[in-house]
Amino acid sequence: MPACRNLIFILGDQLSPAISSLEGANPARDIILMVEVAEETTYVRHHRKKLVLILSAMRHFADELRGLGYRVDYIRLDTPDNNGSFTGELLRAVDRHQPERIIVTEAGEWRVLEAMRGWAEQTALPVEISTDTRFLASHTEFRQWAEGRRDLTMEFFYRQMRRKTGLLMEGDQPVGGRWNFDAENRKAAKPDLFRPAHPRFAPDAITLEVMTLVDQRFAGHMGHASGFSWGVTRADAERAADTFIADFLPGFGETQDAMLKDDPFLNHSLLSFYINIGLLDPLALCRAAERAYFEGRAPLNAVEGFIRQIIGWREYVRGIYWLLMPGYETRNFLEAKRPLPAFFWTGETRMACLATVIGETIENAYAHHIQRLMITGNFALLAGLDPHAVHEWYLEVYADAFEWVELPNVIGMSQFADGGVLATKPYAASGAYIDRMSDYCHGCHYDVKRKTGEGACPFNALYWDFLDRHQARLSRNHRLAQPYATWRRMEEAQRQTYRQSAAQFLQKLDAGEPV
Ligand code: FAD
Ligand code: DLZ
Ligand code: SF4
Repeated sequence: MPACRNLIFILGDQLSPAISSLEGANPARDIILMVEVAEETTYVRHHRKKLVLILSAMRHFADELRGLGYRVDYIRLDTPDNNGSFTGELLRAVDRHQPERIIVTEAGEWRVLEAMRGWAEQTALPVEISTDTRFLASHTEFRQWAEGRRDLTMEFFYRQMRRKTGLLMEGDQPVGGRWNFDAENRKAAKPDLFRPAHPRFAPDAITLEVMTLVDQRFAGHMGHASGFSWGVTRADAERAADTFIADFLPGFGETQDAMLKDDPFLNHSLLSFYINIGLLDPLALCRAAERAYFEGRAPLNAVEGFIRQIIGWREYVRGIYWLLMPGYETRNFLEAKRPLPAFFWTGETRMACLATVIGETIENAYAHHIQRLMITGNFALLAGLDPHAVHEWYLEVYADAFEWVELPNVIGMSQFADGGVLATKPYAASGAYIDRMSDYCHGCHYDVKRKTGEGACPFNALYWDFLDRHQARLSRNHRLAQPYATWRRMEEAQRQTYRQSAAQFLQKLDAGEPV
């Protein structure tokens, strides 16, 4: 075997032949290292379907690279002497291949980049850590954008990304005369028997082997490997993207905020996990969506909404993560301390909305945005659950969860634990919102119309109690002026009834009684 010049280390969420660490790689002289390690599979107890996705996609990507002529040194979880960590496996590979240099693309997560920064000293070799060019904005570009701004509103960052990419632009102006068509995207949905089915992919021999491994080795983790039907190759992911653009993008905007109990996916793309692990290129996907608009295959509100999620929100949360790490993960502006109730792991609760969303999460390792924000997230916020525990739960249970994207969405957007860096107000809502946007309340044990007392929807009293508890911190927020004015106009006896109802519910929750 010819000597190894560069050892190119590719991580499990860098599965793209266009990854920056492969730029200029020489298949004849360089060796690619990929490792399945216990540290990554268990630093939180990832959902079993998430583990199947990542490990199977890694194995398929190794084959894709071999097909391109690369030499791949692939360490499996069950490879004898697997040391269990990125650093340990890198050191063993250096011993095996005696490279002149190590090349790696910067890690998505802060803790892994910290480890990478120690590799030059630990291996006594030059280590080149290259920028992750899958993102539009580098850490430096985001930092420059954020510097000196009083508020870091996503909308302004998004406009910069629209200008940078030229997506949906006519010269310097947005197509359609507006940057944002969200006002048209807040409709409730009705069950639609004619909505096409999202694509499913039958597991091949590699995936079946991983499914068996995961069920054996990670039996204590949420969910099951059985029923796994996501794609695991670039070709699968591209098929899923094409199907989304043809069948679901046209209705994406309209149903973006809707929730239906018999339709866990609606018109959502189900592409986040492919994008996050490198099987889809986010910019190419946005260009395909833009083409659908220009060719009259999808309306502007849908296409703009979809593109904004990717070049706006996705890029923006990554920027916030790197701006505020380390330390962002322990923010707790509202001093919330309550542990997660057991039903977050089982879905066994009388609250139909939570039972549905958590049940679907256990089944699929997926929930769509509004379910994450306005059902589980909203409940955690109102009930005062510890934001760090909430963060760990989200990181574990969703197939697309990597800390750089999950943490700002949980700590910032959903739990307001950063005090308003990311969200202009807490996403807190009573049962009326859930009833308006979903069909969950129909048939629930609780009555969404009842405000307090036995049988009343718990979200109602919890909502007012939340605002009351946090008056000192939140009442000056102008976006909460209206609810605080309503609260102040109430009779004191009514306010007291809300407080008591919330306290009774939280007591039951703390005692582990059925709620
Ligand atoms: P679609 O609804 O089809 O949206 C299209 C794409 O836009 C997504 O694939 C995703 O790439 C991007 N996107 C949309 N919203 C966001 C957002 N707020 N932040 C970043 N990207 C976004 N997304 C993750 O990728 N990983 C996470 O761990 C994650 N955790 C979340 C936790 C909470 C509390 C909340 C409120 C949101 C979280 N999101 C996360 C964002 C969003 O919910 C998911 O990206 C989306 O549900 C994925 O499903 P989809 O591909 O069908 O998305
Ligand atoms: C999430 C994950 C899991 C579960 N397992 C592995 C693994 O065994 N090997 C690997 O290279 N990557 C894995 N990953 C993805 C990493 O956690 C991710 O690359 C880091 O968090 C950096 O973002
Ligand atoms: Fe959820 Fe309340 Fe509706 Fe039941 S009534 S589904 S608890 S919002």
